[in-house]
Amino acid sequence: LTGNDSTATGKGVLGDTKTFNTLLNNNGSYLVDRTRGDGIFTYDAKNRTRTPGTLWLDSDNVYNAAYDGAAVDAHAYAGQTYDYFQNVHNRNSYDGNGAQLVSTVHYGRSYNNAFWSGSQMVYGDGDGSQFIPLSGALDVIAHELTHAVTDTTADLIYQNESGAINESMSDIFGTLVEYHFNNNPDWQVGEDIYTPNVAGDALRSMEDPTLSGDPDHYSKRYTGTGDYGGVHINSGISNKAAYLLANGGTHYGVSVNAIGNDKAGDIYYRTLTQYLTPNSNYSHFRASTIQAATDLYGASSAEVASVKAAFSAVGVN
Ligand code: ASN
Ligand code: ZN
Ligand code: CA
Ligand code: CA
Repeated sequence: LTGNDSTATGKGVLGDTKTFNTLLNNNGSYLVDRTRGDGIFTYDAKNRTRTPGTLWLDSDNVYNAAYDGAAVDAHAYAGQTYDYFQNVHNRNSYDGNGAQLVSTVHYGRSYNNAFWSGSQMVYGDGDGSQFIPLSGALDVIAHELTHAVTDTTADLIYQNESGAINESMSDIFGTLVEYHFNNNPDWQVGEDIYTPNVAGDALRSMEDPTLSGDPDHYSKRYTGTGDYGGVHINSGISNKAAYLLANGGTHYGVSVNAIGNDKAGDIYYRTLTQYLTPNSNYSHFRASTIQAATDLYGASSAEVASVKAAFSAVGVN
């Protein structure tokens, strides 16, 4: 693909106008961003289920059509997530080596999900009642891309406790990216694309996982076989701990002093990339996070004390 690097404007899923990087040649404008790593490429599945589909091509470099919104957000938010990992954690793309970021939008018909396929991100349009196009949420895009970071680092097995930690890491960095760019941030996940006719809800709450029926304490963990052994359920245990670590609070009588998002992010990033392993369980997660905080702040630091309290508050010892 040859052409000239350019910038374009367009409207996202929620109708917000934004600027993003494109590549122009005689054919028109491609959703190709060559300014980050080995590039960011956004494709159209055209409501079928083949990936990656067709590289997105626009006639005039103005992406204001309703059909463009899912692609605009997938492209722009992949760039923001790239920037978070590069600028905050000095990580060049998910593999640390500039790997191309490929996204496909308009996957299937009324498809109510988004996923990391093992090599790219994929976003459905939703059915319009449970979901609108899922790339419209920065926390969702950062969640999916964090799965790629996890797969190239700790490689947490996607079932049972290691799978719940894998899921929670995606929710944690999804939320930290949303805060980093001040994109209507909160400690909920997917609120921007979930149930457009219901205000104030979300796919998951990290502040109170029980709002979506998920446990907020290890003693309440799910031990069945559904959802790969509850990976999106038991993530609530660690999500609540992360919320407490960043924001502070008292939970089941255990008080945690806030350390803020930035320190929490540095601790979890070091935990994920240096200490967790494919079979890590919640107990190992606690020990690993304490070790990461000790490396960064010292064994007798307030930060290590807060990590210990956060895990204790959710019953992980
Ligand atoms: N959206 C889901 C996730 O990222 C898809 C899945 O269950 N793998 O966890
Ligand atoms: Zn996930
Ligand atoms: Ca959110
Ligand atoms: Ca809603």
